[in-house]
Amino acid sequence: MTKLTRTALSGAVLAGSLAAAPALAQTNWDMPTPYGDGIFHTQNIMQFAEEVEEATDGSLSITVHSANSLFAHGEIKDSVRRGLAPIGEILMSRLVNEDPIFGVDSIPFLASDYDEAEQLWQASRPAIEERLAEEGLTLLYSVPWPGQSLYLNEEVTEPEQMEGLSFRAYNVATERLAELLGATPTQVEETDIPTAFSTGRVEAMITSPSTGVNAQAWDFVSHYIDTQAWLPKNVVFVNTEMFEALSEAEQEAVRAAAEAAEARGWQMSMEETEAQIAELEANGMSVSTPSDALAARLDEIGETMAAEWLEDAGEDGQAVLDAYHDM
Ligand code: PCA
Repeated sequence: MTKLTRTALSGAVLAGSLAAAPALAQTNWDMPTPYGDGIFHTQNIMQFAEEVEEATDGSLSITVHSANSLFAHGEIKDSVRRGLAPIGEILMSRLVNEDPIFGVDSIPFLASDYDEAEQLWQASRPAIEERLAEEGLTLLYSVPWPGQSLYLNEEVTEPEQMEGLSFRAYNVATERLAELLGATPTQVEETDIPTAFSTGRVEAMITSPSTGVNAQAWDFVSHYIDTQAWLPKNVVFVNTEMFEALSEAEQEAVRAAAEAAEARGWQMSMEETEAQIAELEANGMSVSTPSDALAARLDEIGETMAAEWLEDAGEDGQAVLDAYHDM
């Protein structure tokens, strides 16, 4: 036997024995998300996925499908519930039709800075986890968007100026807010904002500076009014059965990466607020605070929406508000 043949042979034997050994479990998870790669939530998720892969030595990898590319926003929760995707992200308040508790973070001025948003999250998290668990979903983490502010194409000092505007909405609460302002709401997915404005379907909106910058709002509106009225949150969740099918070590790696992603995401969100408002201004938008008349009208609308929410959410809602106010 020549040396070469011997080497080739032992190589073949080695390959054979490896193949015969029990295969190392290798799990690939597809993760649908609604927002684009330019959004800090998505960047945070990418890092979360990397950390999971690193901590599990590659035995669990997560492929992020951003910007509604695998499932549309409205389908992501059900896809994960049915196990079509093991893990996903959505805007929590999109689930408000299933339970009012999911809308607790979208009531204007109930919690409008990061400290309050954090307290509201702590007060509501157990109820939200429980509600998701009923559907076979495990909450991993949640991160807020920066405060929601107005984008308009003229200087608005009187609330009446907003009457009749076609107003972009992204959940039930923004639809209601538009109605209460006398505007006409139209649901538009975040990724469709530039098209909706450029084709004239909408002419005003309320959203974060992050979404404003990502959509290059200066191309279609001139005025940003810094109301920072509430901080809606995204939630990342897994199909519980599929999560529990992972090894203990993998589950722990996912939990640890989720905890890190929650802390990092809140920090990113906070840092975005000022930076992205400055970016709007640098691109030529007029940045101002609301006039007294507009602020008063928005406060009034906040009161109305809080009362409506409580009527829907009943005792469970009241319990969350009590826990929040006790913090
Ligand atoms: N951006 C998302 C949700 C809230 C936000 O700031 C949007 O506009 O759809």
